[in-house]
Amino acid sequence: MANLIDGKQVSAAVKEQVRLETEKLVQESGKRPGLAVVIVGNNPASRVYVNNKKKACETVGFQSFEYTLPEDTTQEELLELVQTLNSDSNVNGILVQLPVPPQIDDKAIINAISAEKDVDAFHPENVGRIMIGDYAFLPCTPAGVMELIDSTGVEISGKKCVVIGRSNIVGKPMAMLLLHRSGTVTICHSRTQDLASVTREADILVAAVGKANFVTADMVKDGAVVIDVGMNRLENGKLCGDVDFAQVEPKASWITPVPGGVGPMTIAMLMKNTLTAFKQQNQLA
Ligand code: L34
Repeated sequence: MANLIDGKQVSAAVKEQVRLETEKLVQESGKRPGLAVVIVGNNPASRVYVNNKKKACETVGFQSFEYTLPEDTTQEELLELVQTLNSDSNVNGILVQLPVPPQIDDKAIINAISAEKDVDAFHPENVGRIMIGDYAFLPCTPAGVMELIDSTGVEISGKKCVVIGRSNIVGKPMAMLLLHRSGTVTICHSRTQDLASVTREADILVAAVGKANFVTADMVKDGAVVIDVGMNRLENGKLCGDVDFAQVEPKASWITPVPGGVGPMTIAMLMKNTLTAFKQQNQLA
């Protein structure tokens, strides 16, 4: 029987720290951190995530600015909004919720966000900084996973860590963060041969594939720490991770649920990054 890693509890603790520090800094500076969240179109999943971000801003005492743009917004229109937010001193963090509709090139948008306000840490400057270990922000989902692993008390240094998935948003930075903590890291992907033989070696297994119930019991080592980054919606509307929880849970030493695992952590780390951006922009660090 695995121990459950409670993402709601760990995220609440992170947000409480952010709230306390925010309260103090608002008193000292008379200014309040602000996060702008932009959503283009009406993807229902994105809507839920953005609403959760807005709620978190209220919880920690940030101002939140929400921009809902129509599905047919042009790239020029979105770039114009980003420029406006870049030069607004009340906005410390800017996040354009992904995915954006196909007429918009997400790379162009990410490049346009001022690196100092890029609380997702998706801008090439911030990605480069992560690579060399000289960063202000960590990407929210991988940073949240690190907090969840740390909450178990399991040591990362020297352990075999396997990441399934190589996206720029999760898989690649995840591997880098585990490497910074001296994990021995393997990245697997759709072309990996004999995937199960690789994942079975993992002391720490992070699944970021985007396929419901992809990780089965035969792919998991006894006693592994299993982190499920997946956020898949089944036809019946139910939310489901990348890990077949019922099968894998008995083998793992620690495991995250979906929902209530990595998702809430992504949002808590976004609050942390926004506070960092606020401090840097106001010389409060
Ligand atoms: N720019 N785009 C940008 N930044 C991000 O950090 C994201 N991401 C991913 C999608 N696009 C993005 C998110 O915000 C995924 N993501 C995200 C955030 C929160 C939750 C899930 C994904 C979340 O709150 N999950 C809840 C369940 C929500 C539900 O019921 O649907 C959970 O408990 O897992």
